Order: sequence, then C-alpha cells, then structure tokens
Amino acid sequence: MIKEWTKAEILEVYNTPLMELIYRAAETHKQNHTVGEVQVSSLLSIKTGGCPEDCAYCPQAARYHTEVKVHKLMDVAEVTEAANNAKNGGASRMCLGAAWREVRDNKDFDKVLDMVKTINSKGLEVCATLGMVTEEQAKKLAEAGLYAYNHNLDTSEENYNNIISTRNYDDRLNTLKNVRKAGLTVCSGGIIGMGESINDRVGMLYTLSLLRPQPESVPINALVAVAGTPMEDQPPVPIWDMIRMIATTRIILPKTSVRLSAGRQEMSLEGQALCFMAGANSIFAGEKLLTTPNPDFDQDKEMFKLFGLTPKKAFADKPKEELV
Ligand code: SAM
Ligand code: DTB
Ligand code: SF4
Repeated sequence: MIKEWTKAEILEVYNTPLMELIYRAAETHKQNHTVGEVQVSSLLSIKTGGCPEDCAYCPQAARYHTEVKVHKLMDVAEVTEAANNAKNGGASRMCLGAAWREVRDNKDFDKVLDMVKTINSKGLEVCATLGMVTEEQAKKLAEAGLYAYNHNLDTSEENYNNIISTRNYDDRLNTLKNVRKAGLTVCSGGIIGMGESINDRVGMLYTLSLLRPQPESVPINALVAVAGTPMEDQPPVPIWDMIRMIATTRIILPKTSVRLSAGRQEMSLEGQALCFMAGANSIFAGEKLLTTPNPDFDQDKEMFKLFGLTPKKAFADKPKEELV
C-alpha cells in the first residue's frame, strides 16, 4: 500500500532538523535502492529556442532576449553521433529536449520518432521532453521505443500562474495522463529557487505523490538564472534547500528515482555528496544541459570515483521478460 501523504505531513518532513532529515532520507533510500548506484542520463537539445511559451525561468522562450541561438530540429545523423558520445561517456539514458509548446503531427515529429528508434537500438533508454502530447502521439513515441517522457509540474498549482501564463496546471496533468495511457514511464518534477514559498515546494510534491502510479523519476532542478529572463536576478538557491527538497522527495516517493538536475555546475562536491546521501540517485551528465553549462563526463567520473558511486545499467528496472 502506498502511503497517502497530506500537505501538512509533507511540510513537517521538509522542516525536520537537517541532520535528522538526511538520516531519515538515507534510511528510506537504503531500504528501496542500491546505495551508491546512480543513473547517468545525457541531455540533448534537439530543437533550441524560439519557443512561444512564457515560462519565466526559461532561456528558450522567444519573448525574452537571451543569448540562446535558435536552432531548428537537428538531423537524425547528428543525434546519432551525440548518442554514441553519451554512451562512451557512460550514460545509460539519453533525454531529447525540444523547445516546443506541444508536439504537432508533422515531419518533425516523424524525425523525432526516427531519433528515438535509433538511440533505442544502441541499448540506451530514451527519454523525451517535447511539451504537451496527446495520447496518440505518446503511443507513437512508445512504439518507437521511448522509455520515459519528461514533463515537469515545475511548482505548486497555486504558484503556477505566477511562473507561466500560456498554459495551466491541468494541461500539464493531462499530458502526464496521456503519457501513462501509452504505457510510458513518467518523469516529472520541478524547479526551486524561483521565489516560491516552502508551501509551493510542498504543494508540488503533494501533487506528484497523488499520481497513480507515482512517477518513476522526479527531477529536482535548482534554477539556473539566465540573463534576459524575468528570473535573471533571482539569488542562487542555498544548497541546504536543495538537500531538504531532495530528502523530502526521497521520503515521500521512496521508490522513485530522484534526479539531482539543473544547478550542479554551481554546487560544490560536498554539497552534491549530501544530495546523494539524502537520496538523489540520478544525474544529468555532459557539459551542457539544454542550453546552460553542466559538469562534463570526466569531472563526473572523478566525482563518482571519489564518492564510490557506480553508474546504473540501462533498463535495470525492467522485468527481464520485457527486455528484447
Ligand atoms: N518545452 C518542453 C516543456 O516545457 O515541457 C520541454 C523542455 S523544458 C526546457 C524542460 C524543463 O526544463 C522545464 O519544465 C523546466 O523544469 C526545466 N528548465 C528550463 N529552464 C530552466 C532553468 N533556467 N533552470 C532550471 N530548470 C529549467
Ligand atoms: C529537467 O527537469 N531538467 C532538464 C530536463 N528536465 C529536460 C532541463 C534543465 C534545463 C536547464 C536550463 C537549460 O540548460 O536550458
Ligand atoms: Fe518553451 Fe519548455 Fe522553455 Fe517553457 S520550458 S519556454 S515550454 S522550452
């Protein structure tokens, strides 16, 4: 039986004295996962910038004047090369990101389906984050071999309209439903450091905890404040908030893969170590996230050696009979 958390209970967990919180999260982690095993996922922006949406944090929104250069959808050959590099760098998952509001049924979507087929044939788990999808589109992605779909709630329902006005929370939840109906695994999380309250952080975790099945993967991003976006002057999120958020996510969603996502470039090794201790068991690796810098594969290899971490193999969570 999955425990049903109330917002008040989640808030209580979030506010637990830090050492006790980390200790509790680490215990939950040990009961449900292999300690020290971390999933390494590579991220590739296959279509960059020029997005019609107004997400206040995003450097790819056309309406903000950032240094991001618009790039049309990449070719399958370029993506194949990037997948080879990711595999050689030790990644077991590759996530394709597109600055789209939603998927349209056109040649570009057919191209994305080809990319998914190609990367899947290399034995990498493929994830995509392409904006809103219908059930039919999600099914096509699943048939092409997609493993996971990333679609973040980003913040609480109450705070959503302060961050984004061009779509609403129900649109997000609806896409997550379509993704589930297609049999894909769900990756959905959010961002901290956007000026949200602790109740907003708790509210987001509450909504994620209500999903059935619960998301297999929850990325926790620290805002990367990019010049030209409305969030450019946001102060950096304290590492303690990141650790608290990761530990709370681990306790509320014990079986989920908790991803220490954007913001690692600014984090110390000690800070990241505490995030892993608090239950993070997944990262994005490679020198770029979508448009902003991230530690490169070699830096992360060093970190893994130092902390005694091992990269998780692809499809490790899938029952054997489902593997082809
Ligand atoms: N356009 C699609 C969408 O919005 O669903 C997919 C790509 S979008 C860039 C994927 C996610 O990246 C967002 O939901 C957000 O959580 C995260 N993100 C974007 N800009 C960010 C930033 N500056 N700092 C941290 N996370 C960010
Ligand atoms: C997620 O939660 N974080 C990743 C991935 N899903 C697609 C994206 C982070 C983007 C950070 C800003 C950028 O590099 O443009
Ligand atoms: Fe577009 Fe996604 Fe960026 Fe929002 S987060 S502006 S939808 S690319």
